[in-house]
Amino acid sequence: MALNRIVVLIGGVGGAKLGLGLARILPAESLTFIVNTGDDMTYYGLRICPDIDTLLYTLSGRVDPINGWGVAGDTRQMLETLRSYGEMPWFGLGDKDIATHLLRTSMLNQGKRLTEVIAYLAQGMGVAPRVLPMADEPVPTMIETLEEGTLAFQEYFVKHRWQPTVKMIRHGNAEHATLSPEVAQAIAEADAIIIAPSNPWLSIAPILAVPSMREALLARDVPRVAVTPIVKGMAIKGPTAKIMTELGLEVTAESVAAYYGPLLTGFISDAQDIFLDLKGLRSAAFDTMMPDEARKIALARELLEWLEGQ
Ligand code: FO1
Repeated sequence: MALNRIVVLIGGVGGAKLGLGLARILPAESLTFIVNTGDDMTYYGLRICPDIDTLLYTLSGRVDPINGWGVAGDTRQMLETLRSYGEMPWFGLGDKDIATHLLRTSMLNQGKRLTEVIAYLAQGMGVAPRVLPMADEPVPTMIETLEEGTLAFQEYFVKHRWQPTVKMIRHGNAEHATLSPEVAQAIAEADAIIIAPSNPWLSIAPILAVPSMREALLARDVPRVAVTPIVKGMAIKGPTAKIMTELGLEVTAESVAAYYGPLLTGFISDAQDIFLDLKGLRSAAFDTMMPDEARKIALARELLEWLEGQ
């Protein structure tokens, strides 16, 4: 099957790796990313969209290669100045990164939709594939924890270094969010839908919490495929495995596939995982580790060739 339009649901650093691989081999007009904004927050008055920025910085070659987020070679003079005033900032904003937040905040304050703002930022950074926020309205992820009560996402993730035990995850304001025309159109026209190897509970669930999102995806009779973020009972990076345990789930690729349920027609597991029971899903096993650009491109190519054969 010819794949002229691919939609990718995507979150943070892990997802952006596959995003880069896909962007390297697909024509830009064939590729649309629908990005998690549940991690977004307002900090010192600045609107921060970490997952969108991670993708934009990755696709434009600006990303800090060590952290996987933020801008390479950035400085922290603004934070140091705040500290000199007696403030205790806990979120690591680099000076170049702040330019993105300033521009975004001022455009939002002028009444632009987040979708329009991100399109402008993407153009400014030379990012050609479409990068769409999951919704224009804020849908903040709230984490109910055993030790610290309810935490906003970045408080949980950065301030508390994802150490508190997760009891439940909520998507604030989700009932007031809407499917943007751009997201609705991208899904309606997609020849295949890929769920990136992002954290299903923290990065993909907020996207699926946008009203009508799930229905719009389910309405499409095209391959809908997730790439596993779990390999041999472990997450490549971040708290996925820890959260799965805390939510009472087995840390396996099968649990991830089961979580997505009827949303999926197919599942890509890692070649190191054998004898998976993927309950009738079309599946393939590839090397899903993406330590360098060559592996990002290789996985994207294997995935697309497999999808074309569906
Ligand atoms: N992650 C951290 O672990 N510590 C930070 O101080 C931090 C700052 C930060 C600033 C801008 C940005 O776009 C991302 C940043 N991140 C930081 C990463 C971010 O918390 C995570 O990538 C996601 O929200 C999880 O997907």
